[in-house]
Amino acid sequence: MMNWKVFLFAVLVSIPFSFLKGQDVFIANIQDREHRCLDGKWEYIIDAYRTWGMGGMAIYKNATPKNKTDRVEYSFNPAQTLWVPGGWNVQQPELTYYEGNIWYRKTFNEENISKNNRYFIHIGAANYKTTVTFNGTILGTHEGGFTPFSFEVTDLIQPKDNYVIIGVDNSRQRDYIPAEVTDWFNHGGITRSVNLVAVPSTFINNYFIALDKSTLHKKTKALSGKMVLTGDVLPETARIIIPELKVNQELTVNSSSVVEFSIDVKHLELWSPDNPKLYQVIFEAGEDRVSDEIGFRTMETKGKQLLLNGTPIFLKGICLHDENPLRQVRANSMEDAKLVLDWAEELGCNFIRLAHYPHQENIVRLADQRGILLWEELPLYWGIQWDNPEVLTKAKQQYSELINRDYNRASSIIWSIANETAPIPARNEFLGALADYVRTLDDTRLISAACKKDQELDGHPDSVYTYNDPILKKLDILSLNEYLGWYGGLPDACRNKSFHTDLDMPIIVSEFGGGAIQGFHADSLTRWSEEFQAYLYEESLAMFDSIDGLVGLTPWILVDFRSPLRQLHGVQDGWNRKGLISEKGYKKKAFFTLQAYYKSKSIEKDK
Ligand code: GCB
Repeated sequence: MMNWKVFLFAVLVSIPFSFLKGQDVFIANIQDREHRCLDGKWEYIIDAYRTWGMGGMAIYKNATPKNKTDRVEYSFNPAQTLWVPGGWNVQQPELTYYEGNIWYRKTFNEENISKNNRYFIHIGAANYKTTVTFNGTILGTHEGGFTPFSFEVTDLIQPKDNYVIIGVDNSRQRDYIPAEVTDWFNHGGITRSVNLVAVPSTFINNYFIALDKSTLHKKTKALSGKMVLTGDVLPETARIIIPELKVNQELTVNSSSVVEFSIDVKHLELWSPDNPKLYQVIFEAGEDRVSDEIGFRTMETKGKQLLLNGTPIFLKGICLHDENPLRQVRANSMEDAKLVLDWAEELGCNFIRLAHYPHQENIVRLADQRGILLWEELPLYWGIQWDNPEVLTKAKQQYSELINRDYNRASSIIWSIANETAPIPARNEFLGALADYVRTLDDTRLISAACKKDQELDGHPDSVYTYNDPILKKLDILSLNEYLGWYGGLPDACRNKSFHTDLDMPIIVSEFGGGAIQGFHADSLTRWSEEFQAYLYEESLAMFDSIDGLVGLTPWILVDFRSPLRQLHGVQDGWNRKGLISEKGYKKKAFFTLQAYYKSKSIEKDK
């Protein structure tokens, strides 16, 4: 039993926990850096009451009893193991619904440490609050379950017996993003890869390059952006090389670590779904060199139109969660990304809504290669504390990490800043500030939010849904979630509804749909049958097709996904059944209904 002295000690030692610094520096494009992958089996210790990790026993010190009288009430040697990357819930039956803290440990040798290098522990994502320690030193904490971060270990790394101990806490809290309730599974733990990254003492931590919109219609176009350097001694010059465009340009660094540039290019092939052209772009500064594959395009709106490279486009989309249903895990590999993109392509999609949080980087890179457009978002979802300024700071931090990661991905065209949030003043202010912030970081994408219709008693006839959410003034696209026919009414209710807004902007239907058990067949009015879902799709598609300014759809959702909210025995059993494909990979009837609709859209376009 813990006595009060031990308890007090635990509390005191854990006080600095909340004041620990955040990540050291954002490092982009790990795959192209010198890195050592630390994925695989990690030992773990459960710290359910959050007492032993930092205070009390100080698990991060990695102690082992030296004498037979020593009392060390934890052990990584031996300990059970968890696979990284991966959520813990699906790895041990007793962890299925565990929400709390777990300490992970990995040991490794690094014989070839170079004095000229700096070393970082880079974590692709860990859900939700993460404390990183290395060789017994606490490096800091990171909040947010879906974006990458890194901590420097240059002064701590040794040739032998390094240990990185990481505490991850997936408990749900009111002032977190997401907050306490979501309609998806709370996969806890280190869900994406961990790497030890080596970079020169001054290095390019990130780079941002995009086609300058104002040159879209010119013969000579401009690629502009910046390189961001980290290090005490800056080089005098840096360089950008794009071999295929015959670009090899020296840039003057001056005294700033941000090196801006604008480069004229001739014969640039634009990136688009029909021609997902990527160029090798090499950035050099001092000893450092990073190479990436980057596409160039513009994305704008004109009245009710959506223009990709100046040409109107219709987004044939689908929503997706970041899970591999067949492995029943959080997605974390190129194979996982291929599985779902293959299905989306078979459906006829040129667009995917990556709901409701940043997905793994692999899928964004694969979408770049395949020419699939993406909508990305943060989990600013139900129950957010809009009036808490700290939550706004967290939202900005998560957005800046996501933009740092994906700015250079041509496929990613929309930042969505919220999903189904009621337009109260505190929320309007919060999201307005966030929209302004996102625009300052990135003007190469459009901003939207999945909105709800106005209250029905707003003076319009019953058959019209109206949209006048004040946040729309800050957005480029009106996106709406509408479940008529599933939550309220039967599918034929869609015949009497139309949509109206006074705003001159493009519209995306960002969600609609209904549940079905794959393999259950009945008449089209029987809930949970494949026939009901297909009928709902037919009626919904006809209704949405009549929207003036409709530029795309992302029905809810490609695949059934895990959700603790969905417990109807024999039907849901922990799965949201609105997928067009079951968790076993079998297609439902509605998959083919949507496929036929998208085919007809392509034929319309070719006429
Ligand atoms: C929604 C939410 C989504 C849910 C979906 C549903 O409006 O945005 O996260 O999963 O409805 O299935 O009810």
